[in-house]
Amino acid sequence: MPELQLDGLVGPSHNYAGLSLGNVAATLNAGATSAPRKAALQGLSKMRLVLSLGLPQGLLLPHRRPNTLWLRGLGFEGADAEVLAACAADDPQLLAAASSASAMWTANAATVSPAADTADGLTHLTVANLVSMPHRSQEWPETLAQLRLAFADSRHFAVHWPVAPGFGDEGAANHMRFAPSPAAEGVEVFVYGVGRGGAFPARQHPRASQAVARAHGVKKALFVEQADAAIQAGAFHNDVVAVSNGTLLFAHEEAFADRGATLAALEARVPGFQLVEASSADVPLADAISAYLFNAALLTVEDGIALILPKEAEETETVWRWLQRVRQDGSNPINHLHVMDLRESMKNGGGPACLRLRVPLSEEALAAVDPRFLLDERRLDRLERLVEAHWPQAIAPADLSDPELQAQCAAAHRALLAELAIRPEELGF
Ligand code: SUG
Repeated sequence: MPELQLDGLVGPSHNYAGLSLGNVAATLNAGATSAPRKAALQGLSKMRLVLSLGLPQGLLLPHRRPNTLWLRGLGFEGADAEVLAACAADDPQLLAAASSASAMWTANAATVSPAADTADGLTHLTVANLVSMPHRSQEWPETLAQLRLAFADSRHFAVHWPVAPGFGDEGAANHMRFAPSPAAEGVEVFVYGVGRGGAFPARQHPRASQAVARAHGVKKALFVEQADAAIQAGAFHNDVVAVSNGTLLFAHEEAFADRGATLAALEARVPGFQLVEASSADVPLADAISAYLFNAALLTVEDGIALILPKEAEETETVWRWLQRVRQDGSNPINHLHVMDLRESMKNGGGPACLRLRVPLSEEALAAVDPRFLLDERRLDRLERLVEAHWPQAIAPADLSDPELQAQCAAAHRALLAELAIRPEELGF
């Protein structure tokens, strides 16, 4: 049973506006000049690597930005050009939010429960509402439209509306699954945060986690609180400090509010549970977070587990030393480390695992996915050429109000839809 990786193609308006409170990398890089073309090419290289490892790889599309529809809901009127000019004059930070390419982090697109885990035997996907951050709260309508198109076959899939907006839901970034094989019934772990008065917000509400588990009919669900100390250190999503694959938990010892109870529950409920955990003595939490060690994309390959890591992991001494030990230690299945330059995404706080949504599927269900969302080498070649031709090379904060840049982003988006043979009406445009 293959696990489809759906990566977000980085959009042409990718920029650094420091919009996410609690996301240390994004805050540190606020105001820097971005390189959208390079960012998209870095993402495509990662997709190519996953394909070469023998896994099915697909993509979700960047959303239309700047989002004039959203700005209309904020009181701007007139033709698109007037809306954008008025917003640039009144509230440049709001224009930056309307221009964010944050849909690239598809680990926040939805939560996925594979067919083996659900009461009705369908693969369930709930689109994340992302209400904690205004610039991300505009993503769900386009995400819903894309997922409804990609997973239209109701014999296999159920795509749900987002959780009601009172309760923040950030999707698969706060969800882990433990199962001996993708086809076997799994234990789904929903990790939530609770605000305890710190400077940084908890973005996943426990009620949102419960709502998703309920809507999906998850047979074996476990709800675990993230450590507030980890949130306050910059782990705004659980997948910055913990990730699972198969029966393995790969995590930092400071990830969960109650480490002992969490591990005991996993031991009790996951047959063959395995733990690869970094102690704070070996890898200080701050190093784990700045290097995005636990945001590695863990992939099952023929002879074990491969990790796709960002370059920052190789460059952080404590992290790299610990990883060598993990790889050499024969008692765990991790035996391949692939290091990739994903700096453009990393500078906004998005690592390898943030860039992909995992969808474990039977061969039959995979064949039912709309093929326009799936990749092969040839389509990757064509997408690279498209990005080279249409994506801007650089965006400085002041450029966001430039009508020429806005027109270039719109043209790039149209060219992408044409390349994938997706008609705008199919996405409700
Ligand atoms: O929501 N960054 C994203 C990064 C998301 C990473 N995803 C996972 N951990 N799964 C966020 O904080 C920054 C955009 C800006 O500031 O312009 C941003 O939205």
